[in-house]
Amino acid sequence: MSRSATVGALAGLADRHVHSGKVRELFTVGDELLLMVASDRISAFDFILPTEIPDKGAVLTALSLWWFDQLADVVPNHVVTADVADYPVDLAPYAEPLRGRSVLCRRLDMVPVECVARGYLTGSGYKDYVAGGRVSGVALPAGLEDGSRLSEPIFTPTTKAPVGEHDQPMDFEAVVDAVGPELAAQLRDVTLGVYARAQAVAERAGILLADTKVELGRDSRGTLTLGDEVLTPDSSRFWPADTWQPGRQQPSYDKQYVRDWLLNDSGWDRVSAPPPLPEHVVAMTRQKYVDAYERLTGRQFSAYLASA
Ligand code: Q0N
Repeated sequence: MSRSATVGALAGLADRHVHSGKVRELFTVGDELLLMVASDRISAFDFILPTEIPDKGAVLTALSLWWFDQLADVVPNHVVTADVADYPVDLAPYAEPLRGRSVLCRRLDMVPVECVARGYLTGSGYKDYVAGGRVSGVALPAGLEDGSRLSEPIFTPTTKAPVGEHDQPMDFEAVVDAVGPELAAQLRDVTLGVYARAQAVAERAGILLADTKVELGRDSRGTLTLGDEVLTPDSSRFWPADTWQPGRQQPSYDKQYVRDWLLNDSGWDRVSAPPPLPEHVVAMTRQKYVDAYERLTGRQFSAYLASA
């Protein structure tokens, strides 16, 4: 049911479907372009939930487009247009299902490394630190806790695992072996540059950016270019700054209601398919996505929808 709401309306594009992520779909548009479509699907505890969050795909698309603009002087991006009126005519039958939640992109030659920057230690980074004092080969001082701020942000690349599998940490030498020393250094510098800019912007809005994952590729001229979506809650951890407190798992800005309900109220066993979300959890979660967009950008989400 979750997948069909997006793909159903776009069934006529099925033969051009190239990739299904957990929550996004990619379609080919001629030889040089791709269409990325963000669904309203939501995942928690590594499951796609059976209930969609209305407008989630549009909010995350709006947020990613805004960040691409904020980052334009740090790294170029793959966006061609997100205005459905400017899409190729063969996409015109799908204008309504695509409006607000799709982006026409340049096709890049993607780098086979997930580029992650962390300014705070949590999640798999914290797990790897507890197990061996390092994250992706970067040695960290003793005594850090879940949620600790790092003295400086670190580059913690991983392999790109297929959907359903987990990415594995790579140390910098493994990145050098995969892509060569020049590109490896460029990936590290761009990823840390994106993190530094975004953390500064988010902090002014009272939001901490714990970590972020970017996908980079080379365009037809060989220029390293930002792909996928950037700095959304699906690719990054945003924490409310006012409740940050190392030594525990930080509440998630967007998914905390979903997680709390699933673990405390739903009776779910964490093994079988998760249950549908009740109306109040859907409404609260939708509002958190809209709040994040509005706090970070200073813009009204309704204005984005009206202009899309
Ligand atoms: C691409 N992925 C993995 C959507 C994206 N501009 C591009 N050119 C060539 N390939 C890709 C892009 C982009 N973006 C990226 N696969 C192909 C990232 N996915 C994950 C889920 O949905």
